[in-house]
Amino acid sequence: MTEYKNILYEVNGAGVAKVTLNRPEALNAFTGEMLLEMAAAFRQAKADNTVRALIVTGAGRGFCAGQDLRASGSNPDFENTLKTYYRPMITALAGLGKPSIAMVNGVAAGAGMSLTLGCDFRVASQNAKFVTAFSKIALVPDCGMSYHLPRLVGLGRAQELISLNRDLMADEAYNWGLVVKVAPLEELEATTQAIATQLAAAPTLAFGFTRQMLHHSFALDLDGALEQEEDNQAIAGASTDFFEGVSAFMEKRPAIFKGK
Ligand code: LHQ
Repeated sequence: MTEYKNILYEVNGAGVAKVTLNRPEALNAFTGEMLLEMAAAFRQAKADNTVRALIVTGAGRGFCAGQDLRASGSNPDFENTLKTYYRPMITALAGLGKPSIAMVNGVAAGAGMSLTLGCDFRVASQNAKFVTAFSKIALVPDCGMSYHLPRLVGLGRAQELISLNRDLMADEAYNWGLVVKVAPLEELEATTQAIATQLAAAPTLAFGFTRQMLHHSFALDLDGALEQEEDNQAIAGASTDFFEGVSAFMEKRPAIFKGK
């Protein structure tokens, strides 16, 4: 296990890295040091070829309460805070090139909710809830929420959640498609690990390109999307995993993908 001060980082034998926010006494609220450690952990997972999927979760009863309001001070420079501490975490997660899952074990509020949205998938415990939190303290959404939330749930629902700041419980989040699975708290880890293990055995290279393509698609017209498909299919079609996938199909056996 790599040593960080505010988070735990471990990799299991199935190629799944797990990053645990580890300030349970403050509902894992973010400090600058913690955010820089998160960015470093995401870069570490990207650089490690044995890692093919990543789980992010929180220690204790919550996932993350967002910015540590006690550490913010009375005259904070939020622009600098966001640029220096939050942006590196979110861009490192977006550039991971491997599937990421937020294992939401309790409340995810403010930038803590934003972090779950920056992951590719969310798996939640039955008691988990999402709270945008920003409007309650007269702030605008940050840490990528203004980008990810309308893309994931649509403009109307994003506007409602951000403006009214109501709790979005796990079951409703599932019905909205924001969460892929809801499990009893005691089964959350096993449920999430099963999905992560499946993703870690998938063709990682194609996954990375697919993620990028889907995100870019919102800014493209049809011609642009077709061009993006052609460019990336040329790369995917030259990968070791493509040849393995076709061979496995012909030989009527399960494919063993190497992620390249
Ligand atoms: C906390 C926090 C917290 C410190 C609970 N800080 N202690 C980044 C920087 C630049 C610009 C601004 O934006 C950002 C990003 C952001 O994330 S801004 C949004 C910041 N987060 C919030 O406003 C959420 C504040 N917290 C809450 O609304 C509630 O605590 C939630 C809904 C998270 C949980 O409610 P409960 O389950 O009822 O727990 P609680 O309220 O009793 O909290 C438990 C403890 O955790 C409590 O401490 P205490 O000593 O009384 O037991 C809270 O004070 C502490 N805590 N959030 N963000």
